[in-house]
This record gives sequence, structure tokens and C-alpha cells, in this order.
Amino acid sequence: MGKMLLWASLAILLHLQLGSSYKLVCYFTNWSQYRPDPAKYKPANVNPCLCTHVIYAFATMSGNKIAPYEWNDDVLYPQFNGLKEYNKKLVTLLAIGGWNFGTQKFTEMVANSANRKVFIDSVIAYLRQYGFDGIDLDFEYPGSRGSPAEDKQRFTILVQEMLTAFSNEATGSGLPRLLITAAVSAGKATIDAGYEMAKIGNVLDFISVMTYDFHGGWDTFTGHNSPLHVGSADKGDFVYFNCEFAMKYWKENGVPSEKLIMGFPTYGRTFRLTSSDTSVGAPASGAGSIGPYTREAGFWAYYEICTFLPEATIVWIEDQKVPYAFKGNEWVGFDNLTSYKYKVDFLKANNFGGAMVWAIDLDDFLGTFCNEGAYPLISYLHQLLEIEASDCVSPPPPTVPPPLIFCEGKADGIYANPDDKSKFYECFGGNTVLKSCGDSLVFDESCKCCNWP
Ligand SMILES: *[C@@H]1O[C@H](CO)[C@@H](O)[C@H](O)[C@H]1NC(C)=O
Ligand SMILES: CC(=O)N[C@H]1CO[C@H](CO)[C@@H](O)[C@@H]1O
Repeated sequence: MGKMLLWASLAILLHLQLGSSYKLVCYFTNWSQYRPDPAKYKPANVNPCLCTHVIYAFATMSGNKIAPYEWNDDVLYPQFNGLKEYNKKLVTLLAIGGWNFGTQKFTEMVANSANRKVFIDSVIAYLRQYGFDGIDLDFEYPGSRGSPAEDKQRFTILVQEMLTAFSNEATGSGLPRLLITAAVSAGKATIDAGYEMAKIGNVLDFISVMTYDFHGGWDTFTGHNSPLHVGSADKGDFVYFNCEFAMKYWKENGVPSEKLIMGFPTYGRTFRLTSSDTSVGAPASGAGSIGPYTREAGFWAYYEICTFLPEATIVWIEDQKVPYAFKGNEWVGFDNLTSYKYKVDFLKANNFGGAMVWAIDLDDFLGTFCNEGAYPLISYLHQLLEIEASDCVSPPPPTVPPPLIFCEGKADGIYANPDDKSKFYECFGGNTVLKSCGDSLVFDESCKCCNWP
């Protein structure tokens, strides 16, 4: 009995000292700064005590060298890396590429050793200049979307050469070696075409599998954005379209499980129903309405979803362990705390290395939309993964802009602003978005649009 207690307290002590070894990797997106208040998100909004790794998305490439995207990236980078003053253990990475970036510049860069060297040298100089701890390669995807088949092997060569160069630089500078990570596809066909899994798994510090976007407005039927398991309705290749399959596929093909990080979306994907069928697999004609803050067809942030839920019908997909909701002809597959719990249990049972979140700015970061506290989804991941943050000093919380109440009790639509003709209101589920006409235009009631005065 006494021995048992001793072992138990030793285990607790060890655990306290070492903390959990899981990673919580959170993406920050450069375009969230352009969303309307209160959804506008800047590096100052990042809670430095929440995640173990934060990744700035995205940098671009010019003449085979890494380069900034935004006019103010050189202002945002230092703010972003300044988060380390609050959390000494926070790891910052700079992501290059992404979906909209396409493949062409990656293909040119990996094509020969001279181009790769120009790229690798520029990355080292750039990361050191701004104080990032590493690079996150978001090549979407080698061997697909216009990238030729041989990019699969060339991508391996790139990461191998990068590791050698980063190691040499660390020896020379005396600084810790820069990290090399990648965000990779969760689609079987794309994986097969794009990655020498065991080889890159040997070199990369960790691999984030993008286990989301399995279904969306591009399909002709409803389906969940990020189901944990295969669904009873899945036929043919659709049996591969789930987190469980993708994570196990990467593991079975030779990547050490603790290097594999599972993707957790803080957003959902929407559809427009075309019949009275509201089930999973129901006919749909493309994406649902754009979100008032994220303004992208087929895509709602968690803070847009939670304001849709009170009047919607919510259904739990039992075999896939994720919820969806519908109202009228709008249908959204999303994640909530319960689906996150199932996913974390799965991740732990398979010894995966942790969770990756796309994206930190899509959670209810102020806590004003969902009334579940700030960052309800990511805070829950932080808790479930037992992230140690005792050394982290929270900075003063960012000032919360006063809520706009114009739309309370009003129908969805566009309204003139009685106080300022250069602006107008957009109402969505009782939420108020104040928009500007821009240039020297004014709001015109007759067309409900911006017009010349
Ligand atoms: C998540 O959604 C399901 C389906 O509606 C629900 O049963 C569950 O309670 C939700 N979880 C939380 C924490 O609200
Ligand atoms: C405003 C904006 O979207 N800026 C850039 C952020 O990074 C992406 C890469 O996916 C660029 O396409 C954008 O121009």
C-alpha cells in the first residue's frame, strides 16, 4: 500500500516536472487582420500561454527566395516573435506556401540544387533576422495541382539538404538548430503522389496532417469537414476521407507516431441543401452563405457557427463522432468540445505527437460570440493535452471593442447607417457588422449598395 502511494506520488512529481510532451501547434493567418471588428485578429490577440507552437501563415517566394506577403509583415513578424517574452518555451515558425500560393514556385525551386541552395540560404537568413525558430513547408502539394510527379522525390531532397544546411548553420552560429516542419495532405491519392513518407518522416521535426476539408461546398452532397471515423454512408474512395484513416496511413508508412500531429479545425464547412433531405449525404448545390466576418463561401469560423446554432437543428453523427447543424437550406459540419474530446482520445491512444489547429483566429478568441470563455476550443485542447504553461506570464488582454448592437432584433440584410453615410450595416443572425463603402462612395438605400454621392 505504502509502496503504491510512493510510486503514485513519484509519477505525479515526474509529470509535474516534465509536463506533457504533447504539442499544440496553432496557425495564425496574415489575412485575419482584415476582418471586421470584433473578429479582426492581430499578433497582439494571440494568447502566448495557449499553444506550444505558433505558426505565422504565410510567407511567399520570389526568385527562389523566401519573401513577405503583406505590406506590414515586417511589422507583424516582430510582434509575433515578441510573444516569446511572455512564454520562454513558445516556439515560433514561419509557414511558406499554402493553398492559394499554388505549386509553380515550389516546382521551380526544388528543380535543381542551385535553386534549392538559394532558397535554403534565404530561409536561414530570414528566420534568423526575425527570430523565428523554424520553417513550416506548406507545399500543396508535391505531385498534384500542376506539380510534376518528380517533385515527390525532389521534396525529399529539399528537406534533406535543408537539414544539413540548418545543422551546419547551428554549429557555426552556436544557436539552436532551426526546425523544419511541414503541413501535409490527409487525402490518400494526394499522399501517394506527393510524399516519400518514411524518408521525410526521418528528417522533419514534426509533420502536421491537415485532417480537415474532407468534404465541402465542392461536393454535390453534404458531408463533414473533419470526421474522426469512416461513415456508414461512405462508398468507394470516400472510406479514406476521415482523420483516423489519414493519421494511421502516415504512421503505417513509416513516420514515427510521435512526429505526427493531427489537424483540428476551428471552422466548419457549409452546404446549400436542394431537397427536404437534411442527412449526411443529402443532395447539395454548392456552398452555403458566406460568413459575415470570414467572408469566404462555404466556410464559417467557430464564432460564426455558434451564433447559427441556437435556431438550428443539431445532429450528432454517431459513427463519425462529430456534429452537424441545419436551418432552412443551410447545412454545416463542424467541431465542438465533444468531438474534440473523441479526437484527443484517439490521438493519445495512437501515441501521436499532438494537435495542430487551423486556425487560432477562427476560435471565439474574445469569448464574446459563444459565451464559452475566450478560445473555448483551443483552451479545451490545452487542457486535454495537459500543456504545461506555469512559466507563462499572460500579457494584459487586448482591449475588446464595444459590441455593436444595431442588428439586435432585425432581420438579416443590409441597412443604412443613420450616423455616417460612408458606412452601412450588415446583419446576420442578430450580429452586427459595420462596413465602409471606401473611396469617396456613400451608401445608397435604393440599390442597397455603395454609390457616387
Ligand atoms: C456537441 O454537439 C452534440 C450534438 O448536438 C451534443 O450532443 C454535445 O452536447 C455537444 N457538446 C457540447 C460540449 O456542447
Ligand atoms: C490579405 C492576404 O490574404 N494576404 C496574403 C496572406 O497570405 C496568402 C497566402 O495564402 C496570400 O495569398 C495573401 O495575399
